[in-house]
Parts: sequence; structure tokens; C-alpha cells
Amino acid sequence: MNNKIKIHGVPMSQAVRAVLWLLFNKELSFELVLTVPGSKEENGTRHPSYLEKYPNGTIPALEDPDTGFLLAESHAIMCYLCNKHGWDDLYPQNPEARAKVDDFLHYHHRNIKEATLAFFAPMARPDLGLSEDAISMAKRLFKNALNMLENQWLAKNKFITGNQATIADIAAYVEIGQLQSQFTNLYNFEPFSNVTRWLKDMSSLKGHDDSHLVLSELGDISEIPPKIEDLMGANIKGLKHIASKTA
Ligand SMILES: N[C@@H](CCC(=O)N[C@@H](CS)C(=O)NCC(=O)O)C(=O)O
Repeated sequence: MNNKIKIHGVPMSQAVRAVLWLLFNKELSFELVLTVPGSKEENGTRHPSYLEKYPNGTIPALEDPDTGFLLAESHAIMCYLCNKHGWDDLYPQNPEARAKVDDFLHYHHRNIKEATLAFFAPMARPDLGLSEDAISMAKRLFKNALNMLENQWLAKNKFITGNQATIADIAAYVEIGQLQSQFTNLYNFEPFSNVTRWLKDMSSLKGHDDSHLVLSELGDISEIPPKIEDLMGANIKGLKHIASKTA
């Protein structure tokens, strides 16, 4: 019987990548179930059977075959997995240390997360039809958040909340890291010395390469927007890699 936990999603998704990275970091076996964001098809997030289980209709989503427990939202999933398995290094037990991680995870949503709407989606997802106003608002929010990271969080500590990486760093990296020159090449981080140092440190955190192969496959999209086949091809290579690692 297959008792691996199931994660619904595609590896290109920032939020999915965060959960996959945590699972690779902790070597917990899992199955990535291909679930297409926004699709009404049987394997899509807008199909009635998916919405019945996960009313938000988003990826990632977790299914625990041992208990039947279902959960969406990447941050909730990472907190749940850390709680369940006692991964206190990445989500500290100490109430104050944990509260600082939670602080950043809540802050993340309309700030660091804007990296995708500001830079990734306009090149890779023209089908979303984002307006110029929405894109420039996202750019403004992301720039403020990046400055906050540079001049506050990462000016005080090696990682976001202390001297050790936590799930707050993972959540932030999947957004910011995707824009680096070795991946999509959509943002120049050179003027941000603390962020640059942190990006390098994070890229050597266990599980980074396995969860980010999809972005190496996609490559530089700064000049020419990827075709749908390029996005699908990178996702398929990412999925195959993950399946080979978790078999
Ligand atoms: N806050 C959510 C965001 C996840 C999210 O935006 N997922 C996108 C794909 S990257 C999605 O499922 N979109 C499908 C839709 O909105 O129809 C999380 O952290 O899990």
C-alpha cells in the first residue's frame, strides 16, 4: 500500500516549490500529483472534485493517506509538516522564535509574494491578462519588501529570523530566487548585498537543487517570453526528476 503523502501541484509553482523543498530537505517520501492551476479538467484546481476537497482551488494541497487529512496553502502545509514531524530546526518550538517565523510568513503574502505578479507572470503567463496598473503596483510592493529584507531582516541576521534557515526563508526564496540570473534572469540583485549573500546561502540548503530543477530547465526568460510548450516541457522535466527522486 502507498502511504506516501500526496502533494498536488506543478513544480513551476512558487508555493508548490516551497513545500517540495521542505520535503526534500527532510527526506520525507511523497508523491507529487500533477494538478494544473486554474484548469477545469479532471486534473485541474477548478474541477468540482478538487474544489470539494480544497475550496480555495489552489496548489499546493496536501493529502495524508494515513489520516485522510486535507490541507491547502503552502505556509499552512509547511507549518503542519514541521509540527507533525518535529522539524524544530526549520520551525522552532520556542514560542517567540516561532512567532517571528509566523510574522514573516504572514507579511510575505502581499509583499515578497508580489515578485511573481511583478516579474514572472508578465513574461511567463500573459494568459492571466494582468493590467499595467496591477503590474506596477506589484513592482512597488515587491521593491519595498526587498528593501525591508535588505535593510532590516537580513541586515540583522544571517537568515530572515536568526542564524539558521527556517520555513520563512524557504517561502521567501521561492519567490525571490526564481528571478536570479541562473534561472529566469528577471531581476538584478547586485545592489542588494545582504540579499545576494542570503540567496547564495539558501541555494546550498539541502533540497534546493531537486526542487529547483524546473527553473534551470526553463532558463532565462528576460528577453523572450517562454512558449506554453517551454513551460510545459520544464514542468514535465521537473515532475520526472521529482518522481525519480521519490520513487
Ligand atoms: N497563498 C497560496 C497561493 C498559491 C497559488 O497562488 N497557487 C496558484 C499557482 S502558483 C494557483 O493554484 N492558482 C490557481 C487558481 O488561482 O486558479 C499558497 O501559498 O499556497
